Amino acid sequence: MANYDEAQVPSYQLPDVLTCLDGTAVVDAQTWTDRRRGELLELFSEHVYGAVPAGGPIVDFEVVEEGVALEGRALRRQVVLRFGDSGPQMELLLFLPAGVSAPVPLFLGLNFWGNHSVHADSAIRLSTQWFRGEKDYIVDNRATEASRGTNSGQWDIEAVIARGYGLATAYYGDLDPDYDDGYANGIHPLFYRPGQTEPDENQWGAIGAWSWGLSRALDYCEGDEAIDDRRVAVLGHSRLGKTALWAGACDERFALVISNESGCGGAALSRRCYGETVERINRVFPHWFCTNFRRYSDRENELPIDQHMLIALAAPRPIYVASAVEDQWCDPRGEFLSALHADPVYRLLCDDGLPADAMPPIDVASMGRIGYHVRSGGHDVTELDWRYFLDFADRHLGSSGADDE
Ligand code: GTR
Repeated sequence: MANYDEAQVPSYQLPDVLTCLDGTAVVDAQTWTDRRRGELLELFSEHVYGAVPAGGPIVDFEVVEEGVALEGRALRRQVVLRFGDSGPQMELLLFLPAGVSAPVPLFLGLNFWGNHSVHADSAIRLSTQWFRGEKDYIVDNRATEASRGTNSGQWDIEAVIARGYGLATAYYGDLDPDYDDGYANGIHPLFYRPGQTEPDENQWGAIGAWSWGLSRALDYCEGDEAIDDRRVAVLGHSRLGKTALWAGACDERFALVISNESGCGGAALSRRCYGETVERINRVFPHWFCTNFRRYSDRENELPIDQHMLIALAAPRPIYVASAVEDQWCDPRGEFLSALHADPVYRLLCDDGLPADAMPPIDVASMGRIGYHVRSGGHDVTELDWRYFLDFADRHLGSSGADDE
């Protein structure tokens, strides 16, 4: 039974984000950058998400379709990313504001239901990949025409375009289908040593593979002249919010990071054991994290990290954490506390962080270099979430040039 009672949250002590493994206090930016950041990245890699193996396929990009979208307000572009000669492919869908000559800042995030689900635009290629669950528009785990636009409520593309940003998205199942298949069907086998049949205990699970895909999408962006690759924000919801946080931690080219209701293994502190726990997530989704993470099921206090350190790995880049009141499974308070406990790193590096010491009122954003809001309602991405993401991006990425950080 999940705990939803604040009084039942165990007492815990968080590992200190500003103390190195050998006890050295991090009192200057250089010690953070040269030592502590690398230690933390290594700990998350070894114990939580798993390391990306060396090597990997050559990635080839091909623009396969372009056209006018949103009644002329945007340009649509579809790009296939091929992983090696015979590996899986990832399809990237882009919407870019029309009539803009300067490179635009961009939001990049994976989607749950295929590119064709984010907008009803019939020119979007219908995914032929495997999908979770049965719905009237998913038959035998495949999307049907009726899937078009079914997830558009979570993608406020109109607002993104109206405010001068581009949006890029890809289906997460292109990288690794979201079920426990021993990693047979995604990109993991492309990285195996001769004779290897599954990732080692400290090698990546699905979240690692999804994050890797976000970095490959960013590689594509670097070559697309319509996009300002120094102003790409990575974002994600729920399991894809965990993924966005890990992608932002691993790849410092992402200029801004947004987590929407990422919960356990995302923004929420594991040691609070509130809502979803490490034990539950490892049991129900054994393929998301590395095998080593299972050692910490019911032993959160033994984790060498906690999730505030994942937030800190974005520093000094702006990071936004969004929760929802009715989404107690994701532990809104635990997500807020992670952002708060990452604040000392931001203060050290850029003298700006989260301008709050208590959770802000419902539906009100608190924005510094770290941003946070808890929205009314449940597990979802809504217009209000997007409004705050756009406000936060305006503040840090601007429409006229890169942050002067
Ligand atoms: C839940 C899972 C959460 C969250 C969510 C989602 O079943 O327990 O960690 O990731 O799925 O991705 O929608």
